[in-house]
Amino acid sequence: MYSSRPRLPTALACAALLATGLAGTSNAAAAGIEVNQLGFLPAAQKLAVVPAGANGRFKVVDANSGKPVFEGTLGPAATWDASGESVRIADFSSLRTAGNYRVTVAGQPDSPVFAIGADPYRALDAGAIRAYTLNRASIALDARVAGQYARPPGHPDDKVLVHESAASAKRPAGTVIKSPKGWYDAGDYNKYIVNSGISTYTLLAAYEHFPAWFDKLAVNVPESGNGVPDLLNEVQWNLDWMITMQDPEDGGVYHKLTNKSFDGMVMPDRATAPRYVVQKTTAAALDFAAVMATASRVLAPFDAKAPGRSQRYLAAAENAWRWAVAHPDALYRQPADIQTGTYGDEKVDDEFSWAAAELYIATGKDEYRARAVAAVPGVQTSPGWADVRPLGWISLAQQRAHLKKPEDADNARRQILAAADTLLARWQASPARLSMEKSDFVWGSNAVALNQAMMLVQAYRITKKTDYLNAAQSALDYTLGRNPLGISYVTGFGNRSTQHPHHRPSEADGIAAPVPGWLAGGPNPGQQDAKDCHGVTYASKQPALSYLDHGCSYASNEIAINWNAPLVYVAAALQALER
Ligand SMILES: [Ca+2]
Ligand SMILES: [Ca+2]
Repeated sequence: MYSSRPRLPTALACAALLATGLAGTSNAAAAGIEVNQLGFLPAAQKLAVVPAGANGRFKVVDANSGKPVFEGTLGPAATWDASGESVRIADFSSLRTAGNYRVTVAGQPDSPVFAIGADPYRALDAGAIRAYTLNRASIALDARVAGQYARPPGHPDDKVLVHESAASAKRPAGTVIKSPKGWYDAGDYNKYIVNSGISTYTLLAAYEHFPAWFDKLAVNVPESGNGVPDLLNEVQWNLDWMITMQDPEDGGVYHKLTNKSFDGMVMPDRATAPRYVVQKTTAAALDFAAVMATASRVLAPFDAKAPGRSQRYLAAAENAWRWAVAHPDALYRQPADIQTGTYGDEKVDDEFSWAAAELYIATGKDEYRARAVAAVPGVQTSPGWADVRPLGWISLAQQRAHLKKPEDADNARRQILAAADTLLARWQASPARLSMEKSDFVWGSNAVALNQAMMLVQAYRITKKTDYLNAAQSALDYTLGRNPLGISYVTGFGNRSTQHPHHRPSEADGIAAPVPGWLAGGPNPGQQDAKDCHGVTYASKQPALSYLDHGCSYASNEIAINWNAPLVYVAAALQALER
């Protein structure tokens, strides 16, 4: 998510948070030896990042006995420009014995404990999916599913008003429609088609690429046990909402379903402001088309549970495409009376490309192929909600056997490899062994890391070249603790993790621990929230240190469905692909 405005109702909410003691603490750079706090599969590349000091040797010791099981020499010291810190790499990849360990260097505090074992990311992957379950609109979450996070239903969205910006002849302003279900987008309670697009696609792609992993992954969602994999049950909840956002009269798709302004920091059932569907846009129509075409393909094996679903989704996708072709410049313009997230996107050529790719796969039609395979200058290293072209490449590369012209997959594969080779070169040159450049530390930087990892995984799946997988592993390591703050950015996972995400239920539920399984947005030197975070300050302006574990920090510590999706994908990929 990138939001041009705070997701707080008012700046006063921060002051209120501070007053009620829910505030977090200002975090200084406290890390010593940095390591993935969840650990590694036995065959994985295993790296720690060590502050450069006098000693050039490191050990890995058994966490219980303290007995050394591995010794090695640290790599050369170099300053990482994203943190300003001089670091050295400890490589203990050849340690493959299952167990719990610490990395030690004489004169420095030991690393946190981590594991080597067969399933380091199983619980993480299930938890990252369950975070969506816990963010569902229009449903009561009982203790069987949600444990201590059980809550009454919020936002039935069965009486949603058509905003005047979305009015049409058959649906004038004030028309009441039903648009229930879906996921709350982020720390707020609104629902946005554009951000649902990349999020839902990424989860569908995860299933399409790693079905054996997800067929066995028990997530515990309300529908568990119904014969459909839990991940797909969760995705279905959002698809059920998305399909209602299409105007059946013309195929156009509303940009968002929203309050006029952000809710207070309250639980979902206490947020009862009127809801509106707002403006049909080109981006919404195309993201919707892409997701529905993908869903028609990925869910087809399960259509016995929902007869006719794939045909309905594909028809909806083609209707949305036709609307977009007829309205190629319907960019989002926030109405004067609406203050919530915009997901404004001024360039929709990439949305045309992605939707065309998915529709070409589904239909083989020349109209779609022409836009799906059109040449693109330059290299795009990873996708984002406003830059979705790589999602089409991923699908085309995956679906080679089903394309009318299989060579179109080869073209997509070349684009993926160009992106991955750029990332690989950065990873190899990085003192912190991370494909992130200094300029990648933007709003939602943790998802940039994981979307880059998703592209690296595609390259590994195409070439089986191990370094691509190693670079993806490094990105996951980074988000799980191998970073200059020594923090796992996933709530509930790791021995030192994000505690105070900008997330209404986490702040309003009266439970000390945050709702688990969410990836925090992460370091963001823009620090756009500094003006709203009264009494707490960022400890540093360095890109990789610009993080505030505080409920007030919408610019570094919000959570979002599009950020969790590559976490679900990459955790699964490493479990499914690691030799
Ligand atoms: Ca775009
Ligand atoms: Ca809480």
